[in-house]
Amino acid sequence: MLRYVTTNPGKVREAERYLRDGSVERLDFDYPEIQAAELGPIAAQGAREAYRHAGEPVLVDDAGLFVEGLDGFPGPYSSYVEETLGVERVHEIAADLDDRRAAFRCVLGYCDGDGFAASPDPVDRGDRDAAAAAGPDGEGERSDGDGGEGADAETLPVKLFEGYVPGRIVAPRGEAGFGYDPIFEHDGETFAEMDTERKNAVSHRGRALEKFAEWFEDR
Ligand code: ITT
Repeated sequence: MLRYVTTNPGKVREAERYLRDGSVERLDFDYPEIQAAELGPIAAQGAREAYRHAGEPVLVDDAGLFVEGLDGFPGPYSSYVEETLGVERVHEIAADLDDRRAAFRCVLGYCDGDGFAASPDPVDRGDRDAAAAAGPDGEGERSDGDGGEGADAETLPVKLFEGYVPGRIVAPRGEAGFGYDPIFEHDGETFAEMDTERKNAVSHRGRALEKFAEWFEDR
């Protein structure tokens, strides 16, 4: 059984559409998140922690809002900023900017204790420098060490799936979704004005889940 490990029910609602009925169950576990400038290493380390906790295959989902005019802030700190400043305040800050373009990014990290064959999707093998150098789009050097059998939780290989959607920050509109959805506009509509199906069709999470589901189908 695959566990979708998150404290956020909104993510599960979106993920359900991509994972076959009965093949996945949510695990409400708040894995410790490392501090890093990129989502990839955070998702990778989170997947290792979640796998160690669950003892069965896990998928973790690390996402963030990157505002161009704020040099990508709040990015990996999106959760903390939502809790402290709040979504409306982020819009107010962005309203003073010349450049209100933004992007949502999502990185899914899958860990089942096994190694993975070479593939286009990045694999984090516990080498943080390589993962950090890869950047948000997963390009760059990756360590190819074997973290398979006998590897400890620090070096378990984690397969990463990434998704991205461009948009801009606007005054809050809409009731659907969660988090920053009301202030993120894509193609004339905020994510909070879209139902789950429409959001999934264009969203960062939808793109990452699509890649994951295709790969997982063959596994
Ligand atoms: P878990 O870590 O337990 O999965 P979380 O909500 O803390 O739950 P993240 O750290 O990935 O998840 O989320 C970072 C922030 O970005 C958080 O404030 C979310 O509400 C927000 N967020 C993530 N995905 C989003 C989406 O699709 N739409 C709007 N906000 C989103």
